[in-house]
Amino acid sequence: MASLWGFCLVHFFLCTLPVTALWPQPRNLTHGASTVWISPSVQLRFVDERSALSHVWRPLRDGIQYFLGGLLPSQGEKKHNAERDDVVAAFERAREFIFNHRFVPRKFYPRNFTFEPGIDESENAPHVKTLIVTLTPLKCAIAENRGRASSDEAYQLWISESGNASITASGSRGAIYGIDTFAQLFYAHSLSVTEGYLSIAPVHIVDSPAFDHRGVNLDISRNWIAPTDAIRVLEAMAHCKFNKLHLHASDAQSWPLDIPSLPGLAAKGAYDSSQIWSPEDLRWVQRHGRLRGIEVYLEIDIPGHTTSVAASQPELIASAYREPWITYAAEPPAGQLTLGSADVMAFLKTLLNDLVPRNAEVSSHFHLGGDEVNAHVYGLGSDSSVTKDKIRAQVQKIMDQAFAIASKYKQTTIVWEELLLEWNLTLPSNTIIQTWRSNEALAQVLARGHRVLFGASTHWYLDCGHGAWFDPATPERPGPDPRASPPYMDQCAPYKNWRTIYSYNPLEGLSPKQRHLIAGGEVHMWTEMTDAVTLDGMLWPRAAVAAEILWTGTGTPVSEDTTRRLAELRERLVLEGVKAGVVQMEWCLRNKG
Ligand code: CP6
Repeated sequence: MASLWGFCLVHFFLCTLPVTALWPQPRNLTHGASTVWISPSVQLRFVDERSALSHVWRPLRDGIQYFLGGLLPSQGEKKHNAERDDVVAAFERAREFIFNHRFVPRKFYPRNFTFEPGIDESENAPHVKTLIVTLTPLKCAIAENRGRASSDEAYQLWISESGNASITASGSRGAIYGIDTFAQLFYAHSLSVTEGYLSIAPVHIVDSPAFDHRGVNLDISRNWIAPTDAIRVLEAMAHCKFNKLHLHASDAQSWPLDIPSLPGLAAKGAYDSSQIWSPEDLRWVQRHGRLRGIEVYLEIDIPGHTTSVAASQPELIASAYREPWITYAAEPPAGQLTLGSADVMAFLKTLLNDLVPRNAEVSSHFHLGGDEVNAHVYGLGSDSSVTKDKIRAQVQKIMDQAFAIASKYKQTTIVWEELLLEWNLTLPSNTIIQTWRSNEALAQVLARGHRVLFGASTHWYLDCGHGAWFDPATPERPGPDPRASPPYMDQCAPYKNWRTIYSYNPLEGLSPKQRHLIAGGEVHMWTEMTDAVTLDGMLWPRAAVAAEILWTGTGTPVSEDTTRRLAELRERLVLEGVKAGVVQMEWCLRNKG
């Protein structure tokens, strides 16, 4: 009982002591003030209470045991074995993460610094020697989390004063998050100076995300982003509990994705034969994500943003490369799928029947684009027989076929907001609308009863993509002053620092009743002005700030502690090989730790 009184309920933003450097903040954390070390030979015990009962502990590999389920073969056995493997992999990553980075020379440590993990002067000091991870049926799991959107991402974590450590979740995704939080608690930080121990035992964390869909949209078309770069993005994403990587896989400028049934697409549409994602590359990235609880899903942007198709099949693209491009496209080069064309319909059928089933292997979502469709391409304004209604009907036909193919593979489709708000298309009722132009768009979509993703360009665009195109010092650029309209042109500037990302409140002005239609949000990395060389610094740590809002909901004020936690996350990312941007100068580390 006495130790209960020692507990303090920590709302992090009220807390001045740097007790942890967790990112994102857990929803609920209580802790004491005892020290617990972690043993370098920490073991995993995995118990799946959802499988048939067994009392046999089996060694799986060195240092890992699990309860063998299945006196009777249970129905979900294959799935449960896969989940077990995911949890085991997460544990092995965590062990590496805790113990294998501290030998990297760091500017933060004195030159002669040596560190032996987990060795305390006192032999009797409590150590975590075993982490018990239990998957338990939903009905017994985590009462506090019931009713939340994502109970399979929820977890609880306990670390006692004597070094007992356990994680409970209803599935592997929650368990993976629990294990990552566990690793962050023990990570050696230069600011809070905990090296292989924590000083806040007993710890109890009850955690679950505010939003289901917590994504990064990564454009791999404007500048070449290689599969290895995407892998590095996934690594960093996993450390802040993102769960969706949206690959914007094609655009007007290049077609980097190999579609075996349409070999010309990438062969002629990619910038170079070395700048292609093969099906094996894609599978590698998808699998890497799955192991970390991240669904990698693809966007094929139609009917706009498709000029690169003209490299192999020019007859499919209307107004390809037409000038002045500013009349026909948001960016050069102009060109969109031809309307009313049987060839276009056949092309899309082949394309989607090739790609969507491969997407469906790891993801329930497929993105069909639909942004920035330009009516002038189709003759509006120059051909009096063309009306917006006629264009609309033809676009509807193209999209209807695409939706039908996606639904054949049980995919939930996502489209950009314009298909609903500008073109007023009839969309499948379960289609998720991705808003980007403003928060008003979010409210408008909600009013029309569709599920929605937020991520307004005013706050959550990490690119400054249009600067190069719209250089006013290029007088030969024809057309109207592009800085004047459309309005979003201004929103790239100035650079959005992490505080701007943090100041975004997507729920502002929405009623709680509208909340349930919000699937979540994405932060956007368009790559007109970013390539693999600068990608890490453009994404991190800013994207991590979006991850925290997506995990906790909104309304967390920025405090000095936020800066410190973000700086520590940045340090972890750097030691994982991610060249994340700087959060503060070293003076702050040395004087405020
Ligand atoms: N590419 C695609 C882009 C953008 C969009 N779609 C974009 C638009 C405005 C700004 C930044 C990016 N580069 N395919 C809009 C969804 Cl400010």
